[in-house]
Amino acid sequence: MEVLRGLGTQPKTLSPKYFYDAKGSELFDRITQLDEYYLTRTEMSLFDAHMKDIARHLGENVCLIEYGSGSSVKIRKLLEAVTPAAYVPVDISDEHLQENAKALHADFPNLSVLPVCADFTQLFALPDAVADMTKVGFFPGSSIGNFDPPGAEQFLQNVHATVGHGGAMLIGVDRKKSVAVLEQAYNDAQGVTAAFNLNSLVHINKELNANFDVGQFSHVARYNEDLGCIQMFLQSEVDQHVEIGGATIRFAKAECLHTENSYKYHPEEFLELAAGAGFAEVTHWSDPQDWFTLYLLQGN
Ligand code: AVI
Repeated sequence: MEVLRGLGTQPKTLSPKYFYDAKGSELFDRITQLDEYYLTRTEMSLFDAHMKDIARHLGENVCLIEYGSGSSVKIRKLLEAVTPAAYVPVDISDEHLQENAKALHADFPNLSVLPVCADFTQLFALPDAVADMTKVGFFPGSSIGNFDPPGAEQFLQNVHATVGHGGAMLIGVDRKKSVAVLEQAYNDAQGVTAAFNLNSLVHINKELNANFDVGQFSHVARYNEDLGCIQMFLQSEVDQHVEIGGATIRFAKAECLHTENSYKYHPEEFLELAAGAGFAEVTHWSDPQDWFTLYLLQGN
C-alpha cells in the first residue's frame, strides 16, 4: 500500500493527495481566502489587471485545456475574455468534472465543454473534435510548485506533447521572496492551514481504517532555503504508535511526517525549467511586488 511505503521511509512521508477529501477541499478554499495566503489573491489581481492583454495574446478559436477541474473564478474570467472554441477540463474525478461542466454550461451555454477524466500528471488523449485547434494549457495557482523540479519539468514536457509546436501554456508561478512572507502564508493565524494538513490524517483514518490520534500531531511549515520550497510536516507530540492496514507504525516524540513541498521560483529558474520542456516565454505578467507571475509560454 502506497501509504505504508511512505510511512516506512526515513523521514516518513505522506502524499499531498491525502489533503483533498471533501473536508480538505473546503479547507483549501478557505486557505485561498486568507490574508496571509497571498497567492490566490495576487494571481486574481493579475487576471483583473491584464485580462484584455492575456486574451489578445491567446488569440481566437483556441482550445483551452485546464489541468485540474474548472470550478474556480479564474477559469470563468478567462472563458469570458477569451471565448475559446472548446474548453477541455482534465481531472481525475469524474464527479467533479460532470458537476463543473454542468455549472459552466448554465453560465456559458454556447461553450463547447469536452471534459477528459484522467490523471493530468500522465499523458492523456484529447477529444478528436479539438484536433485542428490551437491548444493552450492552463495551470493556475502555482500548483506547479507541488512537483519537485524534475517532476515539474516532466509535467511540462507532457503538456508540450499535448499542446504541440505552436501550442501555448498559461501558468501561474509563485516566486521566491522574504522567508517571513512565505512562512506566514503557510502558518496562518486562524490555523486553517494546520487543519488542512492535519485533515490528511483524518482522511487516512477513514479511508484506510487507521487510528492516528490527530490531537497528538502538530502542523509545521518552514522554508527550506537549500531546496527553495516551503515544506509542510506533521510533528508527533509524543512517542506513539499508529495501526494502519494491519501494520504498526512508530513515531518518536518530535518526529516529523513530511506531507508537502511547495517550490518557489525566480523567473530565470522557472524559464530554464520550461526551456528544458520545450517551452519559450512569450510574455509574463507580475504584481508590483513581484510576488507572483503569470507566464505565457509557447511550444518550440
Ligand atoms: C495547491 N497548492 C498550490 C498549494 C500550495 O500553496 O502549495 C497547497 C497548499 N498547501 C498549503 N497551503 C496551500
